[in-house]
Amino acid sequence: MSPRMPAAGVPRTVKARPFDFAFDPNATALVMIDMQRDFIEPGGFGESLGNDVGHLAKVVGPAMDLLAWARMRGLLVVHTRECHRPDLSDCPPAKRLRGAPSTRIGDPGPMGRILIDGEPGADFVPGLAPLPGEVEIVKPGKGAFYNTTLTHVLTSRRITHLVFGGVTTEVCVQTTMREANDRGYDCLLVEEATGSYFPEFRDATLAMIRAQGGIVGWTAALADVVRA
Ligand code: C5J
Repeated sequence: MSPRMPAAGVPRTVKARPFDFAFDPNATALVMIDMQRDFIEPGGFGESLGNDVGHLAKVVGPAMDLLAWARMRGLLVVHTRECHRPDLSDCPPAKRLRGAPSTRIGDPGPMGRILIDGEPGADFVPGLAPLPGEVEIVKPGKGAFYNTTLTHVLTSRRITHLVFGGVTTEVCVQTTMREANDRGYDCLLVEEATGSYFPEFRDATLAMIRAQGGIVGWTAALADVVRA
């Protein structure tokens, strides 16, 4: 089934860049990327790579507002978590062994084993956990389509449009948006609801998404999304 199948519903329009983003709430999902303790709190994967996790704290409030909007509008809500099986069978050595992090994926840390499914660090930050009936995608890669059931989830619900929030903008959010764009989805990234350890990378990613007539998709301010 193509993601272009028509769905009935009242069309909405968000003031966005590079131009307005029109969507049908019945055919639209919110995809909230990797709002996990391991990326956002001290002692997790993000900090083990030498990042200042403080940059991501300011995303939590807007991400909660975006989630509340999606729930109120009745959008399908998809939450992703990047993490690996306890035996690391889904973690390529190239990912685990790269560089010189203070602790590697699978090593013990203050929030349990780093980036391992079932450990406290791999869980969602408070306030951003799925509600019953929402979709949770556990992904071993940066993109949420790689080695997951996301295509099936979206296709079976006739989703054609995706609204994105989450972290980090230039890694898992952008990778997933590019994967989705190639699969034919119209994608909107909500500006305040995404962040990076490198604010300049966030800004550059927003610019490159909407450049060239929206080559990857659209971006919009949270206030304009909520107004829709
Ligand atoms: C990273 C992510 N940055 N969720 N993961 O490794 O962006």
